[in-house]
Amino acid sequence: MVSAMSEKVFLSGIQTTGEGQPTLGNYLGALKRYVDLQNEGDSYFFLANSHALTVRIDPAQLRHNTLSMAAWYLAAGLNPKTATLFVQSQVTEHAQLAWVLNTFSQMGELERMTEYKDKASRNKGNINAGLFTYPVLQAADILLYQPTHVPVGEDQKQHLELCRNIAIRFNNLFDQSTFTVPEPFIPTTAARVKDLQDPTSKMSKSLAGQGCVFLDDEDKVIEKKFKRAVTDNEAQVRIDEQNQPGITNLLEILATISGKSMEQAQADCADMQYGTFKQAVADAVVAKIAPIRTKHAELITNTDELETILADGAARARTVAAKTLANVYDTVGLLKA
Ligand code: AQP
Repeated sequence: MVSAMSEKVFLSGIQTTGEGQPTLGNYLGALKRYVDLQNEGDSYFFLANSHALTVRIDPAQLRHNTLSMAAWYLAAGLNPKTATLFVQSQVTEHAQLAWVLNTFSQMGELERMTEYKDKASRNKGNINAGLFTYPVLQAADILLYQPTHVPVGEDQKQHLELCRNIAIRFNNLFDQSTFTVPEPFIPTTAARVKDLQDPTSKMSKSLAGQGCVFLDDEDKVIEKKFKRAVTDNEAQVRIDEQNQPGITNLLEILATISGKSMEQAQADCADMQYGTFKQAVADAVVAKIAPIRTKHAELITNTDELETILADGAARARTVAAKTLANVYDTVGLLKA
């Protein structure tokens, strides 16, 4: 629950893109961490459904994805009484603050965002303005809650830097501390889980293929994906990002999922043949994910309960968001409703 005494405030979110199921990358880089952090300070975790509109998505699919992703958060162990779990579009202050922040963001800095460039090159038929201003909405998502830490994967580092720049610019312009300037909180392992088929690329929902493990994949499917994971000819299980990116990625997955250091995971597997090693990683992933998948299947059948949890989360989030927005409106001279 929100308490004025906490020193740390965490905020993060996941887009409700794809088919509403997180990847193993989302789990290790985000969900698992949210669960670990929820007792270490005030925490706000949201479902970024407005962001999902930046790529074409069927409305029914988007509605389904939002509830399904909420169920994944809960199935992974998020306690909605401890953490504030809510849907972005249900707290309208996000869109309102984003507009104001748009006017404090420069075209040039948005043009430099690599995620925009990547997604624009993959969606040539729909390079919409939302895709371009996405990081500004993301800055609003964050700054509304005055978080000290934003747990994200490495891919979000550049957006976080932009968010910090916008906050600092705004604070300096008006000579006041309207916004807490948040720190990116990037994990030491699994900061960028790679695609099993292309261990130089990030595992990503929208690039779903045989190299992408989803939390709702059946055990056999997970095993098959790991069995086919791209490795190399060195025949030695060791950490070597440069020359053995596939093996290093598997070690990183194993270490993070089993709560070990990379060195320990390497020591445990050093004598294994690649086939045995891949099976060991698959077994560890299955052991962790299968109970989450079962729990998700149970939770998703009770949409009324999910909606109640999300309505409660939105009400709690709004009390904080409204305060920040009112302060921003006063600061810039906008009349309030
Ligand atoms: N491969 C990854 N390794 C570690 N962390 C990851 N995250 C995403 N992929 C990895 C982290 O998950 C959080 C939510 O990400 P998101 O779904 O909102 O957007 P994304 O980063 O763009 O993830 P995807 O799977 O690639 O989605 P699409 O394909 O829809 O764009 C973030 O904290 C992110 O760092």
